[in-house]
Amino acid sequence: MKKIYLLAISIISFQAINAQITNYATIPYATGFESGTLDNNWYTTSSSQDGRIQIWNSTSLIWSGDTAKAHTDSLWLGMDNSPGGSYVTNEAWIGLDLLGETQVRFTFWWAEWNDETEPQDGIYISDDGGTSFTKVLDLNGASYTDLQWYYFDLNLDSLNTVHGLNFTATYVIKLQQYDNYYFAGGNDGFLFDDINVESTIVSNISEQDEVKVKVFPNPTADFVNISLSKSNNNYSYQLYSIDGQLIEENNSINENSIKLNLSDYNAGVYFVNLYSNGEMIHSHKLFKQ
Ligand SMILES: [Ca+2]
Ligand SMILES: [Ca+2]
Ligand SMILES: [Ca+2]
Repeated sequence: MKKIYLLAISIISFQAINAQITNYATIPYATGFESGTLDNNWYTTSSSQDGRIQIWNSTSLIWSGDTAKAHTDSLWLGMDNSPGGSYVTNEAWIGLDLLGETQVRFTFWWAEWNDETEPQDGIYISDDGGTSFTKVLDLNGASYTDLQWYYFDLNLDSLNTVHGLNFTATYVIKLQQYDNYYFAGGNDGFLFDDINVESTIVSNISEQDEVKVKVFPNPTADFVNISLSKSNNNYSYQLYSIDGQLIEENNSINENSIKLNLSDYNAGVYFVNLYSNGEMIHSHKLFKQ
């Protein structure tokens, strides 16, 4: 009898997992939360009924002389725990149909309000509808200034490669906060705004406009040279560690060569994304010896 009972339980929980996201969005997908509700590409859950994942208005959250403001317009997604006193895990999932896609970027703005650093805080990805997740980015609260918005630009192709994930029809990006108190008065929480998932393939670039990129030497012990076939563009780059942390960036480069100095970084794999006038033109895996 015991075996039959356990089988019944496992079937029920399997069905519950499938019901979590009702629609997987195709890209480009963008939200700044200004509709005031989460659309059906989202699923939210908390380990406790006290965990809150809700859309806030900029004027509604004032405490100790500070006001939590949206990054853009007036609404944003907040995570906290009210009344608090014990730890909860808050999760917001975004369902995406990325089957057949390449060169996909996930960009978002994030701010924290005195939220402590816990290893559970961060961005997670699942390629199986949320059955299993892999952490791809830390949101390390202690390193940031309260209520200041920070921009994140994740190259999902690179993260898939690093973590053995694939673009599937049931791809899930999870925003996760682990904490113990509430925003105003409890002084704890995460804020998200202006979430975008888009392909960076630019089909309207003609052969003549295409920038050819050479990266050398690779592997390297110290310097990497990036040479670009055109010098009249406004270039920028972002350097990521293997776990998806942005570790270096530079904007407004008008030369046709960029020299990266990796000598201070640990040996291992890094990713450099190159942008021309704000559009990503190239992503390259670097090996630091
Ligand atoms: Ca907004
Ligand atoms: Ca936390
Ligand atoms: Ca806390």
